[in-house]
Amino acid sequence: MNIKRAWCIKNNGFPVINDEIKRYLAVRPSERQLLWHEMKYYNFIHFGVNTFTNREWGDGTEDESVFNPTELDTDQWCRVLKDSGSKGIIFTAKHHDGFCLFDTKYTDHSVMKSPYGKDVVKQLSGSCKKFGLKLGIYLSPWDRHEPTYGTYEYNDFFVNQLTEICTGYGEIFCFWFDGACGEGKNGRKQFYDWERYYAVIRKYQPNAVIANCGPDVRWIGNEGGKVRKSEWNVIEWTAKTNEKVASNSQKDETIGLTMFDRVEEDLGSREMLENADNLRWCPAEADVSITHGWFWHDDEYYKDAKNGGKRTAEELVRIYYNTVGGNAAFLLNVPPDTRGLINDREINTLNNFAVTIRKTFRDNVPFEMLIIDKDGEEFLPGAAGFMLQENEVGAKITPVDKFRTMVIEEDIRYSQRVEEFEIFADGKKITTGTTIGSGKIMHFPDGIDADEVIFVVTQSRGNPIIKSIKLYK
Ligand code: FUL
Repeated sequence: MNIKRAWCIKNNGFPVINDEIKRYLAVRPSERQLLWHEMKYYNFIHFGVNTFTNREWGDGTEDESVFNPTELDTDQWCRVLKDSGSKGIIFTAKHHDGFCLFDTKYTDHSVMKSPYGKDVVKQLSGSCKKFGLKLGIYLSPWDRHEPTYGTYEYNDFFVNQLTEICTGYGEIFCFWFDGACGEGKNGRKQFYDWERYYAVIRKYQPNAVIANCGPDVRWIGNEGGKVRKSEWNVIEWTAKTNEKVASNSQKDETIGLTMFDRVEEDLGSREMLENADNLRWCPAEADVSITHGWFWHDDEYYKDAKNGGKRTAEELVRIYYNTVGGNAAFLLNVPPDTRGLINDREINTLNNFAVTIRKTFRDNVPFEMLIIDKDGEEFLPGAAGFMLQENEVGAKITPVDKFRTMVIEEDIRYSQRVEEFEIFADGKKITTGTTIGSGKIMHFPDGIDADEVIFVVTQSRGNPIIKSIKLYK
């Protein structure tokens, strides 16, 4: 095959390397981010007073006695979610209502004063260990109960609670700081001392990423599982980013989740980075709920909502391919019901979702691979992954069987490089794409039955470095 367009031929007219490109490529993931990148799919659990008051946002006046799950079983949560392919759980230790699901010294407004009377975070941390899941914590900065909210002392209160969480529950993989921020009981708005919060986490939990209102993982910009066409990990990040998250976040109690849509925004193109000083590795995470609310509600609550307020297994599968296969992580919320158990309604959806995902990636199609250069010369690649050298355009693959799914990953330890690629089967172009990053999933529903599949990188920042290419039946 005669290849005319490749990163090492014209690179679409863009420089392959210069000082500016070197500046982008110097931005690389931290150890904690690399650990997080491996997770790809994990869950949110929203559970608290709202589960019992049938609300999405509590106002902080709820009596502790309303929290009364009769069959709470964190092992069941872990079993169900692990079966769905999950790698971890981020739990609402405190939502905006200020009710704490852990044993805290700093307020009485907690599970310890409820009829349930036990530390739910402690139980969940034990179950997570038992089932091999990682534990993450959602601790809402906005607190509608705490009297100090709106004063500088609230920062002390928040830091004290963070320290309790950081030191009492084993290893935490993620702290998730929500962007919703309103006025407190006293009508005052809070100044959040983010830098102080981050320092506590770095000190006690150095492996934890700080997500959303934090520097390690960014909100994708919507709650519908949509990624950008070109999702970049190297972007400009400043303290102002938190304000932006806040201004784009949910503004009031609502069950509609797809209203925000920031995916059109370009964050990481050359044009965007050119004038940016604070470049940071900040990958995307898509948070989506299995129902149209974050907390559990019965069918009656959803009677007027689209599709009865529920996502179908097919929708979840589509979101999985779109996010995990679009250089983002998939954070799926599955809220337990008033018994304290994940309801059969959600279990059925999860099971069907997991069956499809497992089936898609079950049967590997083996192939031989050679690196090809622009003159048609062929070379054996290195043992694991490959870096294209001067004149090398991509890889030639000879699959032993028909395949329906192709997955390509960049070796993101060396930053994110590929800006555009093309794939040919027996000389015919079958697809094109832009960014790859931590992973690109491509489907060919009718299957590709070809003797020769060629992957060409047509535009790149520096030499492309590919971690793996995989084919599945
Ligand atoms: C939002 C919150 O207001 C919702 O209640 C939920 O916790 C979601 C994940 O973040 O901003």
